[in-house]
Amino acid sequence: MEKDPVCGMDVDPGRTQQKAEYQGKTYYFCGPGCRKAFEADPAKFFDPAYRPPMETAMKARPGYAANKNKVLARLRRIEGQVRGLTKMVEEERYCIDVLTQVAAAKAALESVSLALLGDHMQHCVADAIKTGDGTEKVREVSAAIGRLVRS
Ligand SMILES: [Cu+2]
Repeated sequence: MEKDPVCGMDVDPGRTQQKAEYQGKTYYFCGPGCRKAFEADPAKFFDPAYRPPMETAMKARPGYAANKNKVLARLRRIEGQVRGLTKMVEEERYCIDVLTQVAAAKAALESVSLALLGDHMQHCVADAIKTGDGTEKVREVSAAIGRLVRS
């Protein structure tokens, strides 16, 4: 058995196809996520301060990872809306017009929350259920939905 230098798991070199050379030695990995993390910056995993994560490097990616650019685009649009609000107040615009814009920015943020929740359920929660530790994840997401509904 070899140790995956990224997550610390025991790996059978005869069974894994995930391996990489580093400084003349071959290292084996539990999966492509750990191998890619290793190849991106091998030195980090030999730092005496390095501790393997509880989850593998692949699982540690957030559920929205595949939609990151879309989420960022929406957040930047909201930043623009909030800057617009600042300007409205500076210009002493009519109260109700400012409130209407506040409501629009709030709705846009809520829609980001819904998108994040959807990705989280599809990836993080679904994966946790598959690996048998869904209970805590479902409890966590229920609490997050509660906070969203009450905000
Ligand atoms: Cu998630």
